[in-house]
Amino acid sequence: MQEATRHRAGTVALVGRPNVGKSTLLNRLVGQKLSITSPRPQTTRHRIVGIVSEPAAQFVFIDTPGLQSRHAGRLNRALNQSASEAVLSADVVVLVLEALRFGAEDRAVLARVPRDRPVIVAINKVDAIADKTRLLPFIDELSRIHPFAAIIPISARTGRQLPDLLMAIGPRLPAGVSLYAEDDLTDRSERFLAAEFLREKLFRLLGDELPYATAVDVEQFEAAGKLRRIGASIIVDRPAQKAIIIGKGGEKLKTIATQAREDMEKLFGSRVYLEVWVRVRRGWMEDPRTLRSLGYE
Ligand SMILES: Nc1nc2c(ncn2[C@@H]2O[C@H](COP(=O)(O)OP(=O)(O)OP(=O)(O)O)[C@@H](O)[C@H]2O)c(=O)[nH]1
Ligand SMILES: [Mg+2]
Repeated sequence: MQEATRHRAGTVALVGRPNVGKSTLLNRLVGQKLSITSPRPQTTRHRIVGIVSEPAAQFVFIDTPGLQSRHAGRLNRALNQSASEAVLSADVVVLVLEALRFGAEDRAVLARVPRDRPVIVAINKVDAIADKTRLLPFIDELSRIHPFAAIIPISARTGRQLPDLLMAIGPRLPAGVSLYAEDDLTDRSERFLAAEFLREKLFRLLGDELPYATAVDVEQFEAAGKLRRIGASIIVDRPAQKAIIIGKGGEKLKTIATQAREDMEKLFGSRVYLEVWVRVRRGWMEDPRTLRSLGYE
């Protein structure tokens, strides 16, 4: 049994401008791919929890969408709202930056954090900085911008200094028993994760604009022992987009579905039969019913 007086447990919001590596960090901390990542900004659209349970503390990390600007109005608003809510409810905030960069967008994210909340800076992607001595003046500069609780250079990609990040967060969590079971990794269902893994492939395998016009709806999900039967549709805005996703002779869609299936099999530890359709739903990004049914509102 956990002793409530010594054990700590709380929520930690990962915030930062798009593409700084919040989702990569969540996955690395949990040791599982839960949150989708891509080289394109504004990949994450849903709040997703990743849980790290240690003997002395349970960390409930909340990955958030970076501040959105690329989607049509209503979807943008919904995504930004979900990021703000995560920050408001978190015990500790981790502001993720990209090494040696602190600009207007980063400043805007920091400005949305409530004054009373401890903020720890994770300077990410230090693996990409050849001359590490350049980090010292950067840390110095940051420490003058805000009374941060700690500033820690990390690499979400290599895992460098992540134990130090946990050590900085732990003492700032409230005392109490765990919020989730010790072996829980996330608050999301396999069904949700299946949709996300498929969406990740759209972000990784399609051109610059198209991913932002797509969404994924899992219409069928049946689990029977070591087998999952999943039927999903990729939703697009226009017929021309559907044609691009299907590709010549269906090749593109086949690659997308195969890669998504492989990720699902890895996480679920089961075989997956995945069937994918592409459906045109004009104006889906502005349609309240569609946004609700996809979990954006
Ligand atoms: N070199 C390097 N690249 C990284 C590191 N962490 C993340 N990246 C890369 O940065 C890109 C964005 O990573 P994500 O984790 O998707 O970033 P994000 O902050 O979640 O982005 P949004 O969801 O769009 O807000 C991907 O190409 C990652 O591989 C790191 O420590 N080092
Ligand atoms: Mg992300």
